[in-house]
Amino acid sequence: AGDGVVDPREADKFLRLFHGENPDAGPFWPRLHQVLAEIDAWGTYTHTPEELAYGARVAWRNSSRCIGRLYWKSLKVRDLRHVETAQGVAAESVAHLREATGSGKIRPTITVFAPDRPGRPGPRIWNEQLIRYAGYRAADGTPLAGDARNADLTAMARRLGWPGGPGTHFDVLPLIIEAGGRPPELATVPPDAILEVRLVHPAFPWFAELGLRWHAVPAISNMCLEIGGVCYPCAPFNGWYMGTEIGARNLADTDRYDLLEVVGRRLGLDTSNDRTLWKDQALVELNIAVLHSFERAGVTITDHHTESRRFLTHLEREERSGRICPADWSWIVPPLSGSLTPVFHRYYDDVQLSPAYVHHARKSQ
Ligand code: HEM
Ligand code: NRG
Repeated sequence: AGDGVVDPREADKFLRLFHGENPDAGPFWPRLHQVLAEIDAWGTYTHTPEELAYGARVAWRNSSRCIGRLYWKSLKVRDLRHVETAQGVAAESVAHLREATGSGKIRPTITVFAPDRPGRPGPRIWNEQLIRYAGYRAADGTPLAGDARNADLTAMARRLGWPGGPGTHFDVLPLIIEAGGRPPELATVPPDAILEVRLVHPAFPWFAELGLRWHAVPAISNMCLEIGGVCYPCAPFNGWYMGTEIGARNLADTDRYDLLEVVGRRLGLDTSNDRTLWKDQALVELNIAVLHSFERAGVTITDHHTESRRFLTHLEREERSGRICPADWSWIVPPLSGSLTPVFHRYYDDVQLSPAYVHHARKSQ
């Protein structure tokens, strides 16, 4: 519930799952009674650190849109539930980035900040990810520079006092953090906490001249972690990229960086007719550049062939454990060469399980 009041049936369901899958966690009944008493008294309850870590991992396991779930058990959980101010969230989000990035060997990590409690909502980060590039547009709305996807957020940051970046295509936005019922605050992410990869192509020296780059770590920061009826609205998490996310979507979508035409022309392709498949050819070269550049920089990244195979391994493992593995075909199948990957050639159950990561309705703006 959005008001921070926990439905005792959801707490009950989660505790059964937790104790069912963790027989060494101690006795179920006393814990259930304690939690129900807490809910009776306060409208909510407090997870043990073990329940929290397990809940965050199972929420990943339940993410039907995620192809990367094979390693769900190894998610590193940073328990920062005592942090609820904007400045505290900013500092620990930066610390998260540093820990998760390391020197390029990326560690799947989540930082859990204060939950929603009755009459006391937890903090929220308005940015969709901890690292996002600004999108600048003209007064009439025409895109000028950067990532058009983040144009609204960029405008919001400006209204809150951000002077704007240098105006490149890759200016990192400040975090916009709302906490304690106060107006949202801005927080700069220090450049040395942001690892980026310059994009080059293994065969085409001119590719480097395009001046393209992308950040190493995708850290989603606007989804709510929901465990046993408790909502943690601020719980940024990251894994590593699959190359197609950058090469086939972020840099290629017409409402993002829209780079196929530029790449196609530099490749010398006939871009006058769709039937030459120049877009398809340019798309492949762009994706080759992404995978090659990350690998060369020593930054963890996966390709869609490997990740598709791993996902089916995960799915089989889950089924052998007697669980269903919910999956959403339209998100699981990669946006490039779908039918070359084994995940394309079958269907999946898609059910909404809990714990979960959920998109919540934005309450302000
Ligand atoms: C979505 C890959 C780790 C939770 C996705 C998508 C990909 C992906 C390709 C689809 C994204 C899109 O089309 O925009 C991976 C890889 C990981 C990883 C390669 C490497 C370890 C994680 C982790 C979590 C997670 C650690 C949470 C703890 C999710 C969720 C979505 C998602 C909730 C759906 C996002 C939405 O609805 O917008 N993942 N992922 N993933 N992943 Fe993962
Ligand atoms: N497509 C988005 C990121 C979505 C989540 N992808 C992951 N998640 N790999 C983009 O920035 O391109 N993760 O936690 O690793």
